[in-house]
Amino acid sequence: MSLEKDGYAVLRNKVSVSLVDPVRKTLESVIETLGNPQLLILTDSVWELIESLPKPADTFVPSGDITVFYRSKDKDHVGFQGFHRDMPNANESSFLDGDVPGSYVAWVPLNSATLHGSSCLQVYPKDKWYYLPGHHFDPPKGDAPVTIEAEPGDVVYIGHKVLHSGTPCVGHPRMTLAVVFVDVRIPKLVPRFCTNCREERTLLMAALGLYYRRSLKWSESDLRLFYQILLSQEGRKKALFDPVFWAKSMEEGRCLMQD
Ligand SMILES: O=C(O)CCC(=O)C(=O)O
Ligand SMILES: [Fe+2]
Repeated sequence: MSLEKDGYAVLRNKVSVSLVDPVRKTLESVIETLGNPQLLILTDSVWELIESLPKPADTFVPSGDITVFYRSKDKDHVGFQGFHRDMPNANESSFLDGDVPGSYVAWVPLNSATLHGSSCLQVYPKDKWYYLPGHHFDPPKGDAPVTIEAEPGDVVYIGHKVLHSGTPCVGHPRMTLAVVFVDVRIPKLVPRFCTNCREERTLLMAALGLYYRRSLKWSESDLRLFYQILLSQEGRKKALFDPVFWAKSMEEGRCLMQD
């Protein structure tokens, strides 16, 4: 199996579990206190993990397109399943020299990802649906995808034209970090938030507020509170280190608004 031939690659034991474990633990507490997995990206442990990821090739850098998946039996916190391709704007001009993808997602399991347990990943290799147009479609029944089960320490790379899907969770919740890597030689893919800088992370959070509003159906007052916390200096500083702070501030803010 190779990135070039199959469009995806499964790299086993490529990341130190000592970097994955703290991220998983933090995610568990973020879910318990806030219910919003994306807030995980405020914490330093995630950025250390991202920095330690192997690159799909030398010209690639991690972008700010980062998704935290937390899928349990009764709730999928990210909200998309079904076969799709990443990068909605992926098209011919996102490719270098014809076939070579301009972006890959690094799919990084934070706990064990299995088909008959927490759920895992399925892909169609490059010789299947790679060149068919469209971003979201189900291949004909009977054409089975490749199932990829993975453990913490593994990294799966998926090219942006590779059709893939997460499977439903039938066991304990599945936690995954998905980081898009982009090729710096394609100007339109240059990452906006490829950064370790705290100020820029705050900006990223601000942008994410809009995402929460849409995907997690936050009310307008929740969104307003979110930005109030983010705009206060104290809030900003604390939030970058302490996701639990968000839960408390949001709760206090809600009480104040009800008074
Ligand atoms: O983890 C999943 O369920 C889906 C992953 C995915 O679609 C992605 O990382 O792009
Ligand atoms: Fe995807």
